[in-house]
Amino acid sequence: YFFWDEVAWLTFNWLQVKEASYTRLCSTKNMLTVNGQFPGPTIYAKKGETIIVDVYNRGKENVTIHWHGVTMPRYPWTDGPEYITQCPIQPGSKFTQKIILSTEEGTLWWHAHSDWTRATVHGAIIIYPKNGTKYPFHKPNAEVPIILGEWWKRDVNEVRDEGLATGADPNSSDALLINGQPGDLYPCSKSGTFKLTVDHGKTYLLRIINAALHEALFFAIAKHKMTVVGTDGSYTKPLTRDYITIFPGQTFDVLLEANQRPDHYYMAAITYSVAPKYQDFYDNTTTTAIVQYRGYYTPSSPPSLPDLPAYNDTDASVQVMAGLRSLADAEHPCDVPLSTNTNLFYTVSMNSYPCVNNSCGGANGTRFSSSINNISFDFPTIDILEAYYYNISGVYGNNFPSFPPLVFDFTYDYLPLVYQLPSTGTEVRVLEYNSTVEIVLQDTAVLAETHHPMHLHGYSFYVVGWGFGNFDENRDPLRYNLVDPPFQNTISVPSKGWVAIRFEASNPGVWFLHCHVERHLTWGMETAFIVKNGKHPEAQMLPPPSDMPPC
Ligand SMILES: *[C@@H]1O[C@H](CO)[C@@H](O)[C@H](O)[C@H]1NC(C)=O
Ligand SMILES: *[C@@H]1O[C@H](CO)[C@@H](O)[C@H](O)[C@H]1NC(C)=O
Ligand SMILES: *[C@@H]1O[C@H](CO)[C@@H](O)[C@H](O)[C@H]1NC(C)=O
Ligand SMILES: *[C@@H]1O[C@H](CO)[C@@H](O)[C@H](O)[C@H]1NC(C)=O
Ligand SMILES: *[C@@H]1O[C@H](CO)[C@@H](O)[C@H](O)[C@H]1NC(C)=O
Ligand SMILES: *[C@@H]1O[C@H](CO)[C@@H](O)[C@H](O)[C@H]1NC(C)=O
Ligand SMILES: *[C@@H]1O[C@H](CO)[C@@H](O)[C@H](O)[C@H]1NC(C)=O
Ligand SMILES: *[C@@H]1O[C@H](CO)[C@@H](O)[C@H](O)[C@H]1NC(C)=O
Ligand SMILES: *[C@@H]1O[C@H](CO)[C@@H](O)[C@H](O)[C@H]1NC(C)=O
Ligand SMILES: *[C@@H]1O[C@H](CO)[C@@H](O)[C@H](O)[C@H]1NC(C)=O
Ligand SMILES: [Cu+2]
Repeated sequence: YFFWDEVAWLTFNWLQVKEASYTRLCSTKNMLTVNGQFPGPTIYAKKGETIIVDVYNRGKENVTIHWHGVTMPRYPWTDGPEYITQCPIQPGSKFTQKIILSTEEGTLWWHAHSDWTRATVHGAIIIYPKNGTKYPFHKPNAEVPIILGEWWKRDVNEVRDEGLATGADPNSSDALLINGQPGDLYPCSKSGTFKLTVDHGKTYLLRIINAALHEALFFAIAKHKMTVVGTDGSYTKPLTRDYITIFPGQTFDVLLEANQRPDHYYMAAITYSVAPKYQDFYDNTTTTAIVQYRGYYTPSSPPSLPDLPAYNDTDASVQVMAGLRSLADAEHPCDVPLSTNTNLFYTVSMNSYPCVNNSCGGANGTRFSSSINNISFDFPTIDILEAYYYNISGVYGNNFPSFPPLVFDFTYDYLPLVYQLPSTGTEVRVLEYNSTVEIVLQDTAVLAETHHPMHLHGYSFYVVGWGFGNFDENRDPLRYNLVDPPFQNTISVPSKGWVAIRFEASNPGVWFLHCHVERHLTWGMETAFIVKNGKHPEAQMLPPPSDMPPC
């Protein structure tokens, strides 16, 4: 069970979702923001605390808010994914949400979880060690959130709607962002560029979040190395790198030592994209911010840019993943299940639906779709959690398959075209309380291979193995890391590869599993788990709050 050995009840004022006017790239638009800020306000907490947030919707569209990476022990009610654990907070309404922290420590984030509203509705959650405990590294001189995002000149809903109407890939963003700013390589963006002032000899903890809707990002700082010390709200063994790859949904805590000649240096991010066969859209721009040393000197102009891998360098994209290890020490034990009793094999695929006269905008005139185990998820109109709790039938089915319906050479380049058509459904998988679960997530080359950052709600999981090609159930488990695997909530299934994750299903509730590339989620690459209650009262879901938003 989960025990809260220190519960402090904090009230984090409120989050007010509303429209505000913002100017970037020489043009102005109205967009949804939170408390008038973009990115939204940072929530600060200590490990184990419970935070109460009053969420007001003062906008014109439905929204929900999700606490990304918070496991919410026994309390899925305010987890946030629309039509999975709640109905949307409708314009003019309020929902009081609890953020229940337990084992998380480090950097997480919050974001809207309804349509594409999270493009502008997001912010950081910073979780400090509790009183009497410390960071497992030297205390940094300062801490800085670095929130990476995407900017469209147009309203993001128009971009989404156009993509859905034509069946094509929606337009890629017009700019990438660091802390809400594109940086001075873009037109009209010089004055707003984010600047981090540093003192020579000091150490800075960068809390980096990839809040982009679609793009995986390479991130680096010119002439400086970064030491990864945590990811997804969990510490790691120090890992020093020239660049990191951060997939949508992930966070990295990195230490930056200001140990270079006093000058101005760019930090920069570009998209990692394998530019699959039928998708040549990606944001190919470079966002920058400036690390400026304090002191008297003439800065280089322009500052030097960091070396970043080529946009399509898949080997480079897995280098951080390959080196990540959890701390696995006495204070931060590793509880990876050494054996599992529930073994699931999920294929993640891009798909397409045929269109009359090949009239759609996707591959060969088709309409894009995507699936897990060949099921493209259809959202219900009542949330699954309430349907489960109140025994409302006809909302979802519990027949999500444990294995793909058809086993083939998943990563073969010339698969039959008939494999592209998925089936459609609202299917979930029921897990027994306390079952030990392994999921192998396998990318396929159906339609087009690409990476898929898969995010699980309600749990962090141990990433015990990964590789390229087809998963081999005899050979690959022998290479699993069962000693110090990283503990994450979002893991990228490599393009034409697989990843294996393990967790113990000790958190009852309804928990979403989905690709964090937003258009893939829109196209159906998601499903949910229902984790049953255990026998003991402390192994059971808590009752719902009285103000659940109605459908
Ligand atoms: C933790 O420490 C802070 C500052 O030292 C103090 O204000 C707070 O009351 C302490 N909290 C607990 C739960 O001891
Ligand atoms: C998408 O891009 C095309 C081509 O640049 C443009 O004509 C269209 O207006 C864009 N649509 C949206 C919604 O941004
Ligand atoms: C980026 O993509 C656009 C079209 O989407 C293209 O016109 C431009 O040349 C590309 N820029 C670079 C640097 O590749
Ligand atoms: C990356 O793209 C370049 C062209 O932009 C191409 O020449 C190269 O073969 C690609 N590399 C890989 C690994 O696909
Ligand atoms: C499909 O194409 C045929 C032949 O050009 C045409 O007769 C028919 O009306 C088209 N159907 C639709 C729905 O556009
Ligand atoms: C697209 O059409 C071409 C030519 O008809 C065909 O060779 C190719 O396999 C098709 N691809 C898909 C994804 O349908
Ligand atoms: C739902 O059904 C279960 C088992 O049939 C029962 O124990 C439970 O009380 C029912 N819940 C409600 C809210 O009706
Ligand atoms: C997926 O389901 C569709 C519809 O049932 C079926 O036609 C297709 O063969 C299936 N594809 C695979 C790869 O399982
Ligand atoms: C859950 O599983 C653990 C072993 O992983 C076991 O020690 C514990 O007793 C189980 N709890 C319940 C309530 O079944
Ligand atoms: C907003 O949510 C309500 C309740 O689920 C739903 O009836 C309505 O259609 C939604 N509005 C939009 C624009 O999706
Ligand atoms: Cu995806």
